[in-house]
Amino acid sequence: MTDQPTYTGPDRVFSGIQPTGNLHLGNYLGALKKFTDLQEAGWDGLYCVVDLHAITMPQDPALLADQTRQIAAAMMACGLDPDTSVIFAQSSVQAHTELAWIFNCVARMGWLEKMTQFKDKGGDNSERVSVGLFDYPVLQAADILAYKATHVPVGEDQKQHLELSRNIAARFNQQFDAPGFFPEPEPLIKGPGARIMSLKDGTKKMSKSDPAENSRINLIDDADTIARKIKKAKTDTLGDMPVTMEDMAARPEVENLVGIYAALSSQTSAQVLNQYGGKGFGTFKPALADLAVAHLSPITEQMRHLLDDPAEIDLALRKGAEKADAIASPIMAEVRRTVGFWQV
Ligand code: AQP
Repeated sequence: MTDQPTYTGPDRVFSGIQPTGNLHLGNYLGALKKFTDLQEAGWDGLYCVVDLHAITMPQDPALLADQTRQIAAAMMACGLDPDTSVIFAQSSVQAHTELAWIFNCVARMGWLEKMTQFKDKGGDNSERVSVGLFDYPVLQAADILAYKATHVPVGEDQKQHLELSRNIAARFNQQFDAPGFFPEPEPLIKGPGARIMSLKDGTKKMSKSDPAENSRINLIDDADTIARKIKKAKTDTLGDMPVTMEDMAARPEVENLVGIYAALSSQTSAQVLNQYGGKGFGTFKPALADLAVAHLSPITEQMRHLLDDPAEIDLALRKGAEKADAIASPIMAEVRRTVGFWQV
């Protein structure tokens, strides 16, 4: 947005996942796997269960805390170590809501009106959806910038929201004459797992809220369920697997399955086609099912094990909240000073 001085603070990763239902392969490949890769590469990271975002759509209060534990368990089961990375629930750190309010007064209505996720989820009936759903991307900017995070691993669907976070950071710095105060956070999106599509419709993203259970592979699905869902995954009537990337371009469902194979095996889609191009789906689908099961079943098992002891998850979340608060508190003190609020 501007050519302001570059932020010079430390590199820091932030990302969040909503406790809104069963995590699926898209959440895993688009987000969770990237989190653990970044942790392994030595990045400082905060990984948040974004329960404040979850309530932008109706949630059952009797289930929300357990859903939060489940996401924390999934993060840990995928390999995030609560002693190395910060794992916590959004609502337990006050900085998120306070900074969101300040950013509400920085962001412009027109910016939010362009957000396609609100249009998708809100549909045509803006009378019926919450103000929170409209304001969701502003809270997301606050989540990231309360920690001055510089990098945000997310799936492709979050690209537009990240652009808004960058605009809010730049606008705050300019409006309050604080050049370089907030970083303009970089999305980390690349890779074949960035946009996993529904197994029933290759033009629609795999999503927790899709009513068709066979449209997604859940992290808690057992081996038989995974194999059955992949066997039933939609392909097309064009025959065998495509041989070249060009052949595959107009075959979204096949492209999706090949992308999933590529992401799970750390290859490119072209490499997968080198191996399976021209073969029948009767060969490719079982191979994909085996790969998915080999990859996901240790995670599922570890998640179940962790969920047997919710006290341990609660302890990790409590410690994570303390660590997150310790990072955000001095930043929020600077924000209040910069905005001009009275302070003791
Ligand atoms: N299909 C996907 N492919 C790749 N990445 C994805 N993500 C979500 N779906 C895909 C990434 O997962 C992270 C957590 O997402 P979220 O739970 O906060 O919310 P979401 O994007 O709204 O996920 P869903 O499954 O689509 O939930 P519902 O149905 O409730 O809206 C994010 O980094 C997201 O990019």
